[in-house]
Amino acid sequence: MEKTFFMIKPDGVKRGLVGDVLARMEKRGFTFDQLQLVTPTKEQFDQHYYQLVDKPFYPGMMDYMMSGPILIGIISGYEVIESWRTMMGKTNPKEAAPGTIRSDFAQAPNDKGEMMNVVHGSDSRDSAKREIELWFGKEAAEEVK
Ligand code: IDP
Ligand code: MG
Repeated sequence: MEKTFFMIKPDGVKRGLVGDVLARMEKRGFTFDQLQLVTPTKEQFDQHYYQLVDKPFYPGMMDYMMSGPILIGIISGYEVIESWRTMMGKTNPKEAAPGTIRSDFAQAPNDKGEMMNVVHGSDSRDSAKREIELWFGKEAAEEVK
């Protein structure tokens, strides 16, 4: 069984979308290995999003990510990394296909370019392992093939 790391971002928690998002995962047949509500530090996000820290949108994105608690978790399932990414939809909710979480629950970026897109999912096996270690520790990451 493959494993991946996911988040329900602050907009998703604040707007009461946790139940809807988790229900979609359950109906898809994913198994929850870990589930936790957390209020991360900026340093944790800097590590998580290390590839983006130099982007011009990063400060605004941190205001968004630090605006409230997030739900983090590990799910397992057959080809779960790709399946979960498909269920999330494209990064920009404006471009996300109907039926995906980002299309069904989020809006296009505003005129300041701020984008709130409800969910995160690791984009590869290497990312899944790295992100699981970052948020849930070495032991949890060792279970990732
Ligand atoms: P992903 O979340 O679909 O994997 P990434 O390119 O890895 O997309 O970007 C991570 C996150 O950074 C996005 O989900 C979004 O919150 C934020 N982000 C990416 N590009 C932009 C942008 O152009 N403007 C504002 N926020 C962005
Ligand atoms: Mg990404």
